[in-house]
Amino acid sequence: MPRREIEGGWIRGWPDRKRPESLEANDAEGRTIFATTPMTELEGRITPTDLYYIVAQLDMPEPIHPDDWEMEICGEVEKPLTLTLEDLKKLPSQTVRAVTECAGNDTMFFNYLHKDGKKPSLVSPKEMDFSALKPKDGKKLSIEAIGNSLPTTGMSSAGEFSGVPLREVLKLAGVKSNAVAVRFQGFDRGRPDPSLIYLSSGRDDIEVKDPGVINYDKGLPMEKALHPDTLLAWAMNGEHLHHIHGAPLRLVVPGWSGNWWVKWIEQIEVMDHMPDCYHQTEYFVLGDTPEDPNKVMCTALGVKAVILDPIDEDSPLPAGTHPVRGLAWSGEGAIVGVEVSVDGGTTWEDAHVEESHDRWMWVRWNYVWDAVKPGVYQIMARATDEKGRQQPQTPWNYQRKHFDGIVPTDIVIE
Ligand SMILES: Nc1nc2c(c(=O)[nH]1)N[C@H]1C(S)=C(S)[C@@H](COP(=O)(O)O)O[C@H]1N2
Ligand SMILES: [Mo]
Repeated sequence: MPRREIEGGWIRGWPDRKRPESLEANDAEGRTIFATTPMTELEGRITPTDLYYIVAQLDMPEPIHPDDWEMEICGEVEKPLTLTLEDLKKLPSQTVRAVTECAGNDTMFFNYLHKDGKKPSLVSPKEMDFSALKPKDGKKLSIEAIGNSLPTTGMSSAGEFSGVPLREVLKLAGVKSNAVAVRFQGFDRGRPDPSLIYLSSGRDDIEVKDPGVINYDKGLPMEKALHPDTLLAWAMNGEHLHHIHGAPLRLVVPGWSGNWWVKWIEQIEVMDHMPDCYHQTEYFVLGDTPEDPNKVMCTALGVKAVILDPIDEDSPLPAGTHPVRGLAWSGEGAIVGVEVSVDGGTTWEDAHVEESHDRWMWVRWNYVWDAVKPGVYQIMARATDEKGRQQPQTPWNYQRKHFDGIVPTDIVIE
């Protein structure tokens, strides 16, 4: 169990545990453009900001000084507005703790559960190899090669976000009665790389629309836009947002996958129809096949429990009692129960679930596993939310988004 040892890091001059590190990808100037969260090495509920996962779909934008930043509210409103950060700070503020999870987190577990892929590790590799994304000599993209070289886990984190409820800003502008969606536009720009869709679908024979150079944008349906916990946030985990997480202002859409949490907002447009945003109608969609006429946009996450202790890599364990611990969250509100099976899903028992007052936050749970008999075990956990939804909710879909399946942890007891 090497990961439980104090490995001799130093914190402010004192010998301490080694601090967990995130796996990062950097640009030519050494600036981080992607990172994963070392989920299995963390305790508590808040992901430290420097260990939060980072995803950007387009080119990272240059930072804007908060004093030079303005946001436009336009479209189907009585009174179009231009607001500064100071204006926003005069409105009734709100703080929400919530899980951010990328729609593509844990994607390769879909293949594993369908028995056509190897089991992904919850521990990110130490290094990333992007060469699998650009196969040479006319070779086809190999999903297996990608799964072996790029992290497909660790793209969920949780934090505390402070800002103003979006509905306060909409109230100020006066939303017209024909409004159906609110479109958020980031000031990051770029040309979407079709290989991301080839990657998520495991196919490169799909026709992918080329929108050219675009700003990142999403059109949030009115009902979610008016939810009191949907925030325009300027702070995260006790300090102003970092540039990488969308400073000066980002959207927080509790329960909905990360792609809705638009960073670097420069414009809010109230619309009388659903907009045709690339990352809404082409990319973050659920469907059986690319040709599926009934594709729907990704919205609320399913319901999900993950076992973070022990993990496969801890096997074998000595006979005795062992804590089984993890996190559980849902896209539609509070977790009401987590069950654990230590016999591969034949029998289930209730785990202890911590009491929580934050419905959008993951909960911690634990269970005492009385592992007296040597043997091979499959430990499983499944969560239920306040809507009565039990894991798993999201079926196989061609881009393998929103994975919330039950993944067994394989442990040998000696
Ligand atoms: N403007 C903008 N916002 C964005 C994105 C982006 O590319 N541009 N990526 C989205 C995706 S796919 C995810 S998963 C989250 C990641 O947020 P984080 O990097 O702060 O963890 O931001 C979302 N917001
Ligand atoms: Mo994402």
